Amino acid sequence: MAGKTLLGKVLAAHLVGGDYVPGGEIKIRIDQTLCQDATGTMACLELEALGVSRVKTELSVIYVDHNTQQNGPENQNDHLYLQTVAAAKGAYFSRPGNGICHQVHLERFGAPGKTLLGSDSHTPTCGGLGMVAIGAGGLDVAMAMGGIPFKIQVPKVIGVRLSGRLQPWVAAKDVILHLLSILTTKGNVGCAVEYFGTGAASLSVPERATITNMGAELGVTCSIFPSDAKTRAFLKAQGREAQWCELAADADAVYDRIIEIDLGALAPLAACPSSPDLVRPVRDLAGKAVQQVVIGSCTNSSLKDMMTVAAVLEKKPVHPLVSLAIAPGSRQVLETLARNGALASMIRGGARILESACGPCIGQGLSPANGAVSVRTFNRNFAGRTGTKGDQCYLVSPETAVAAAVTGVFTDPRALGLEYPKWKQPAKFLVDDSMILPPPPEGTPVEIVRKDTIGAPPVCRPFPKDVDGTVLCRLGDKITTDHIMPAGAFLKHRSNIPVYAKYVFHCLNEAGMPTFSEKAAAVRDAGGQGVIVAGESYGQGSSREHAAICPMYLGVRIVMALGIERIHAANLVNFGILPAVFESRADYEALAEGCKIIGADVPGQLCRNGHVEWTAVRADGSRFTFRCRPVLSAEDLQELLAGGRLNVR
Ligand code: MIC
Ligand code: SF4
Repeated sequence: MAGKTLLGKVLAAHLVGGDYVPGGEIKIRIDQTLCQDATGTMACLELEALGVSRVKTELSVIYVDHNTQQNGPENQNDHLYLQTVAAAKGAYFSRPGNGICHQVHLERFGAPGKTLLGSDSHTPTCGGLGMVAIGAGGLDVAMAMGGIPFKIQVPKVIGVRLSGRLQPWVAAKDVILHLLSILTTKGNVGCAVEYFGTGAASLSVPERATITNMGAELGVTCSIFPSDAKTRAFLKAQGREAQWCELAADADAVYDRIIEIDLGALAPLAACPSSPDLVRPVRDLAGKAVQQVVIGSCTNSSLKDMMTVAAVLEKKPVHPLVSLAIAPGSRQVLETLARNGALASMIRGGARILESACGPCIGQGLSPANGAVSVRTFNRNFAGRTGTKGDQCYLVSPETAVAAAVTGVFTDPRALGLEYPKWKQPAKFLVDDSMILPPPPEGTPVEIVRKDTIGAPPVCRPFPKDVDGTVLCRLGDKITTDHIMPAGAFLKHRSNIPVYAKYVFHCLNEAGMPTFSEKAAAVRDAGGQGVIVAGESYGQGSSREHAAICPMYLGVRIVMALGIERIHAANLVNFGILPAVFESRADYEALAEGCKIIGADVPGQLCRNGHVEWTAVRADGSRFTFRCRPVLSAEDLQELLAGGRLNVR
């Protein structure tokens, strides 16, 4: 019998339903969950709606790291709700200021061989520790907190054999950017990535985590590294050696595809505006003026990243035409920098120090000037995500970012003329968990603080028998959840669906014209259903279930696309929206905004045939029929027909 992949071993150890066969649907036990505040309020409201009195996982943590700007009372209303609901339900609470959920989870909680489900698409970061760590919508995470197994399609496993060693000034970020240039951000739904080889063994845990983090941009279910001596050393330095165990794939493991990467052959890379897979060598961009550099985010804010940046700033100050901001990923990292003097080097070098949080990565502050080139160590450069329309955002390693900051232009960091700073992981990290509040003992009375900006999750009606749909918009490829539900300044409405829903497809709205939400509500109020038509890879990016809940609130019941990303498809079903894939590109092309979409006995057709026959009626009255294949398992179908998962539990 063929050997097992590491992913297969961990999933098999957690299997509670289904057969582990490629493409099959399985249910797995979830050991740990994480939520952050931007998706977590809704997840916790759903946890309450499910009637869960106490979390049933080994560990559940709720972080506040996204909405920390507090313009108006909404953010702190959320923080108070989350802190008290965590205490009431038996979850840990990581206070604002303690750091970005993925960085903190890696440092303080992640453990090899465990499963982690998080209501954030970058949850796979902890795959760097040998975990099966998966991002999902809030409702799926709430269910996992309540002890309900998580269902997933058995992924195809792409093996990435890393050989050689990274050269000085070439970083883990360049590895994942290189992989993004091969696999791109679309077409990887239903796959996972497993790294192995001597090159993998040479990388530290935070470097591995940079790579697994951006597996989210590939659109894969998760990414995983073996748990080895490097993992042990990291956990030991975090005071958690007891949680280590050795894990690796069998030597004869069979992968669906193998990609070979020689780390020694890589050069510094940059993802160009406005997609993480538009990758070019930095040397091709050399000399291009840069006006802003931001270093941080869950991808690149580890102690090693920060120490490298500080070492450069110690030697060279920020260029006068560049604004440099740095957000260390966790309080552990920030305090270490403060104590070892590296923070002083950053400040002396001219950096603006931000709190340990998502900050500009989610459009909370530091929007670049019009036309300015912004170079960031983040993971997403979707158009407008910085908060500036028409932004020019490039994604790079901390090495390349700081080189741009001190020279004012794109610069291959190897051309800086500096010796590559030596880095040695400390034998002991600075461990202080006082900003992580453990839950009080079960039975302790806790009052959940619920201010009036915190609404209940909306409930959806059962799926209609006969569909009288209207195409509300016809979109192109790679529509992200940032397009569907903007973050940045709008993030503060995440707990208030009627208000947040006003901003669905805000990017499509034109001054003086009815907004998307007004058009959708008009169709809904006339008794019809809204239909969204899109190209390939619809729903890329964030796990935010608001990209399903808010359209559902506006009466959208069908998304028809050439392809739909995994987390978003699950979120659509969870909230009673049918995700369906066109059988032919010509049908997608033939539909236009305003077309009527008629479907007779849709539930019956779905149950009987597994597909739906639709009739489209154009504005001139001409008609054509076409078919779509739903993205649904048998269980999903029942949930969809009931109007979403909250209605069937
Ligand atoms: C993101 O990076 O887009 C976010 C903000 O972390 C999201 C979660 C959210 O929208 O709240 C994610 O990646 O899932
Ligand atoms: Fe936060 Fe950015 Fe990471 Fe999302 S990608 S969790 S916004 S740092």
